[in-house]
Amino acid sequence: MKIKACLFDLDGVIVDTAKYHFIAWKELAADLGFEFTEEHNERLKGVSRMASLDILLEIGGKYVRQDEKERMANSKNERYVSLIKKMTPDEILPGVIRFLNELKNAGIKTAIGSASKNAPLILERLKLDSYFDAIIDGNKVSHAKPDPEVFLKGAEALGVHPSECVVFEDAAAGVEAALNGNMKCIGIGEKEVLAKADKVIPGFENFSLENLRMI
Ligand code: B16
Ligand code: MG
Repeated sequence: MKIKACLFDLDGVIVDTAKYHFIAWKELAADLGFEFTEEHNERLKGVSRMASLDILLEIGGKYVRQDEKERMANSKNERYVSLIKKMTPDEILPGVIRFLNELKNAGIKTAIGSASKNAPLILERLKLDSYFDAIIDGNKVSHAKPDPEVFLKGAEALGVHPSECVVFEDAAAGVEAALNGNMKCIGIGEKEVLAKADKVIPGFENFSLENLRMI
């Protein structure tokens, strides 16, 4: 395979924002009178904001009207944004910058493919906005992962064929989205969770372009 582009999920791949989502969702659950645990939070990784709220309400056994749901999602997002506004480039996961530079030097294009509507703010806080040739986020797609839309739009923006792309993803639905788009996928995390990925690695610390070419 000739690799022309790498597409990166954001949360859980470039940076760990799950901890901030957790704080904000936990507060909402507390307001509603139930406990939201880290284990519950695992179920929200890679899932859109409104779908995450539905899962949280199901966990708490709460049934609420649509307008109430929108108010809740907005209030969670305000709390979340107040936390991510304080992020700094130190929070970029180990090895990411080195790997991105390696790709750039090799002429391989890069894009972000994230479900998050806050991706532009996160990338700005991390001073990473200029690192990527394209950014496709939750504001630009209408079908959530495992639909391949976010990655197909990324490939299109980069002017490359899906079969020339490798996706990096930490969520099972994101791995499926990549495969549904006829792309290779490297899972970031645990093999048991990301079983469908072509390869699973713990992170970028010991991963280089040479390793990538071997998949
Ligand atoms: P927002 P990713 C996803 O980002 C997160 O993993 C997920 O937990 C979150 O609910 C979703 O973005 C939406 O985020 O509320 O900021 O729009 O992993 O696809 O980069
Ligand atoms: Mg993710």
